[in-house]
Amino acid sequence: MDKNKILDSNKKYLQTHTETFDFLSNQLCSQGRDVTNILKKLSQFQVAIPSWALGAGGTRFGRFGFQGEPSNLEEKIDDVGILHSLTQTAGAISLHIPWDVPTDYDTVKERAKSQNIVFDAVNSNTFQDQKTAKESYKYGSLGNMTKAVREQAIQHNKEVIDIGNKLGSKSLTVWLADGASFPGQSNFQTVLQHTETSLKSIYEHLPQDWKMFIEYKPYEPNFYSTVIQDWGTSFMLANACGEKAYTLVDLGHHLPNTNIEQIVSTLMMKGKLGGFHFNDSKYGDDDLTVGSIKPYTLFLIFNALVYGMENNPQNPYPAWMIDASHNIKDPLEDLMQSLEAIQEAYAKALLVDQKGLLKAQQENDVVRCQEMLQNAYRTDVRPLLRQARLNSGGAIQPIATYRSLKIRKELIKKRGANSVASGL
Ligand code: PSV
Ligand code: MN
Ligand code: MN
Repeated sequence: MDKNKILDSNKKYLQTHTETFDFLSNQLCSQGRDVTNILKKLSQFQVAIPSWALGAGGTRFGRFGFQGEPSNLEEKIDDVGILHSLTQTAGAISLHIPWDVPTDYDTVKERAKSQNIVFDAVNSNTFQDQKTAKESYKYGSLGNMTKAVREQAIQHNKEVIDIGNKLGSKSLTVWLADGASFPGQSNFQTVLQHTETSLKSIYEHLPQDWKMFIEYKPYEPNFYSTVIQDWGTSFMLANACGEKAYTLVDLGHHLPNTNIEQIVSTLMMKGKLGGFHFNDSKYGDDDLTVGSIKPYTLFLIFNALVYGMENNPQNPYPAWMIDASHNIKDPLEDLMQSLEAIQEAYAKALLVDQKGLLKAQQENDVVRCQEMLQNAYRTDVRPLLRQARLNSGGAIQPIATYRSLKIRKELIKKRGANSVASGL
């Protein structure tokens, strides 16, 4: 994307922005906040975009295409490039194999590099049968009762690692659909044991500087049980594999009202929170825009993450990714809304006076504890986000700029109205 176009569009927002930013910045400085440091942290915070979020996902009832969707890996990278130019917070793409196997590695790497995009975790796919596959995953993959199926799934994960390695990725994310839809369908212990053995075999193939992230999910596509149903199971499997294996928390993969911030805290204390998938949901894994349903919960989760990043050196810096699908909105606009919500929750968590909170906790001043969190949450931090973007050459108003530059129209012109992105 042409940087000058962004700079140009910033002109009309600059004065209002400067006024609101100065006001907030003065207010925060008088409260003893280090605004420069907060801005630096916001600029450094980069969230990976999954390749499957760039097109229209659809549901089992139907799919309504979105015009100008990227139809190959290069175009997906370009879409992330657009997001990154505007927001300066989406500097990575997460690929799903086999949907995104590069045909020419050098071209793909060059395309990403020229847009300042790096390759985040690679995701394996053992929840769909591929046309050329010998074995079927209908009754599971890494935990399947048949050895040949498990071996095919293990081999696939190893190939995904090899593909990621050629691109410069440093991690593999495993999400399994394995489970049962009816009581009695499978033996809990047997399938879990198979899954552990299979994961250990994949782990053996990880390069020295790689990590393996293990997702958990309580239901769907199986509706009675899931083999890796919760964080405890994922944590146990990660421990069984070794120090390069971690639990990955996906916000949508919890039963209603689960205290996710507490899970985050426990995992970070144990040095096992490897990655994080952002989305929002009302019912469960709805993959809605981040922060659109439960923004206060998102803030509380970020509060736990910020605490962990500052106090748990035993935990590596987590890998951040948005994991969403889009049925009715322009995927790029939705992703910009998600990026904004993530940055907003992060900025608010950075405003929490951690020392003051500790003191209030020690004094058992419950009201003050709550006030401290809510004061941070109620601060309108958007001028900070705008300033952080401005400092890095991004857009003060990314969505408005995307619209005024008619980017979707340009994409439709280039790619056509009926292009289809492979994905969920
Ligand atoms: C399915 O629930 C899922 O959303 C998982 O969260 C994975 O991360 C993603 O699909 C891609 O496999
Ligand atoms: Mn996920
Ligand atoms: Mn999911």
